[in-house]
Amino acid sequence: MHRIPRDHPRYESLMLRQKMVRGSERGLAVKEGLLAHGRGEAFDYLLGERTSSEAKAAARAAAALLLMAKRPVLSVNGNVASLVPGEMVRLATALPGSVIEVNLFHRTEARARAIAAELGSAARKLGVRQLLILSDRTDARLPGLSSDRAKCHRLGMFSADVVLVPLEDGDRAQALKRCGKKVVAIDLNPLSRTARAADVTIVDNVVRALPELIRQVGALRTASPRRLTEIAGSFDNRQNLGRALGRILRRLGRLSRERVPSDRSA
Ligand code: PTJ
Repeated sequence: MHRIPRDHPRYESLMLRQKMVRGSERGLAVKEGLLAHGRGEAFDYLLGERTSSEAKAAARAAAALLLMAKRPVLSVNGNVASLVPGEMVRLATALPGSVIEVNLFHRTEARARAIAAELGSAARKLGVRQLLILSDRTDARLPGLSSDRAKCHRLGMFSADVVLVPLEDGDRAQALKRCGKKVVAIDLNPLSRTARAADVTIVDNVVRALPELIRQVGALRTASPRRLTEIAGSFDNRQNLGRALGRILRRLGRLSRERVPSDRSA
């Protein structure tokens, strides 16, 4: 691995790239995942590479939905396993009755097992013993999906009432909605089909969104069911996505008026 100097102005972004490259070399992420990461980087760049107030509001509504769920399922793909395996485990332990399920677009059973092993090793490092991770040997299909993303588990996505889908293509989010499930998405692209199909979309980098979501779950852990219903019910995803787009527009407007546009992320 190439050493990135700590004082490099793009240190964090470059380190994330290295995580993705390592994830791909270790057979967790596919090459297409590297391209998807690049698209995410571009949106993150436009958003200013920080967690916005819209992302925080969405994370709060997402926490409320996940805490109210009877069968919450956290979906993991190759990019998520490369970037945030530990955070995924921490979120699962914070949500009673939750299950982690490996769900892949470019599915191979070997990669599903490798991702489960990565999550298992993150769980051991965190001292987590009781965690259900579903990966290979799927036993159900999500109706209305022709891709391999349809392959799922009866004990997981198939019977879930709320599903967290960080960073994915839009077809499954739409299929999950058609099955009557609530969908929470994490996606830097506020225009994506996933972002638009979900009930709650956190427009933020998954590396910042998950810690924020874990924090909000902790903060709402003792809230009454009535309070949780209020929080989830008062959230308007379309409006929040509009605000995220507005944030990008305002930022670009500001930069375009500067004589020599200077952006800290450039
Ligand atoms: O591991 P697999 O086989 O399931 O494949 C995973 C990928 C990511 C290749 C697959 O789901 C895919 O092709 O996704 P898309 O259609 O490229 O969508 C990925 C979305 O995630 C895009 O809207 C990106 O902007 C967004 N994104 C990329 N990186 C991040 C991100 N969102 C949040 N955090 C990121 N780090």
